[in-house]
Amino acid sequence: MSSRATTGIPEPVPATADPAGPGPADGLDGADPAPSSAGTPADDATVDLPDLPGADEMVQLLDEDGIRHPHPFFDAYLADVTDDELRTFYRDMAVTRRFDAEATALQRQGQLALWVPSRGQEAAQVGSGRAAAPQDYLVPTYREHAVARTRGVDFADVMKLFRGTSNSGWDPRETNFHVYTLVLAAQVPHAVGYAMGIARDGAVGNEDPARNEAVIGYFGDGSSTEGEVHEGMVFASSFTAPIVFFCQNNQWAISVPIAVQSRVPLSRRAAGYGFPGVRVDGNDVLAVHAVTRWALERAHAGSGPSLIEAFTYRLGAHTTADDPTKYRLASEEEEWAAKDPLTRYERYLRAEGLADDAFFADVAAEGDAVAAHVREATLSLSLTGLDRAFANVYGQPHPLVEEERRWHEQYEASFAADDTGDGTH
Ligand SMILES: Cc1ncc(C[n+]2csc(CCOP(=O)(O)OP(=O)(O)O)c2C)c(N)n1
Ligand SMILES: [Mg+2]
Repeated sequence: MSSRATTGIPEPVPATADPAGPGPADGLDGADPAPSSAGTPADDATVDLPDLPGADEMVQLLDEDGIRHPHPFFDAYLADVTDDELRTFYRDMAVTRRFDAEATALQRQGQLALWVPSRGQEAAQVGSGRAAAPQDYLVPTYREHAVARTRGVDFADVMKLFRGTSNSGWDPRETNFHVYTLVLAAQVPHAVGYAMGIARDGAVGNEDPARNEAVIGYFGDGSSTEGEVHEGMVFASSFTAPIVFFCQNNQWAISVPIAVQSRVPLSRRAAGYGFPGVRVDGNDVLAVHAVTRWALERAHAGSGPSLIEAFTYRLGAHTTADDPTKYRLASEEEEWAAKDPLTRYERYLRAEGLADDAFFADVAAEGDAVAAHVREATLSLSLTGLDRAFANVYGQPHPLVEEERRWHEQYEASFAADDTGDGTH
């Protein structure tokens, strides 16, 4: 059963799957993949959409108690995941949470301008980040700290942005992890453009998987209503771009609830653009991993974009400048604390005999060591050298940037008499 993109929202379909299991770039119904025409506009304005596993079904492999439930389609995408990799998922989530707590403390102690916590969203981030190949390019928002870890970014480098000493902190070319973007959704057209570019360079549909590349473009539920996401999805669909749109629906855009952003599950919006959308339990690292691998497989094969809506919850404040008690109920937070992605995954690992007390103690020790490293590195970051903010705006010298730099120098000089020497005034 296929839905035509032009008929609007597809009929909900049951979670049936191709009994033969997924093949390369299969649609969810095992239908032939869309022709590989990445990099060129589609000839036909309409495309056959693969059946979704139920337009409103949320893919979940691990329930809130950590019990593993089989899935007829997505299990195949976990079949080759090793025990070591399963343990790494937990390590990534737990160490990131420890780092997040340290960064929050550093902000409270006046050492960072701002901090953006990721607590509660670790499974969505690790499950997707660990699905990507090294050559894939991941484009984050500002909250994807766990994804940063999966790309090998040193957390100490993440602090440079939040201490205001760098425009980024890491080199995207070394990690294939783009700089953080604070202007909502601005990174989505960039991600799509990058995907169109690599497709034109022949990075899709190759027999050798190491030659195939794709992009994951992250954004939030609130950002999903920005025009850039719409424009990005239209371009990605028209040009069969190898991109996975990864929406972390944490149900809040600061104080604006998801109900105001969309009347339907965000995953359904994909149908309007002519590519598949899947809603997945974003607190279930295994489900997120499987679904992201499926979406990347499509992209690598040249079958184009897809949308993943990872349904999750921001357990803490939006940022350290926010007080969520002003706009949401404690009972809601308690309900979601019980769905914590780490707790359920720890239960699973223990029940499967994959990890014991010694493993969890080792992970906790690594978290403490990372936190100590980040604290030490942060405190050693000098606040001077703000003139570097003008250095990389354009590739070539630009008169307006020069003018602003001169103004900034004069402004700094006006404080000279009171200068304490530590860059603060
Ligand atoms: C273009 C733009 N408009 C407004 C803001 C202010 N702002 C920062 S975060 C945010 C909410 C974003 O919500 P969502 O996209 O759901 O991401 P989340 O923070 O929940 O991860 C807003 C309105 C901004 N940074 N950029
Ligand atoms: Mg949000």
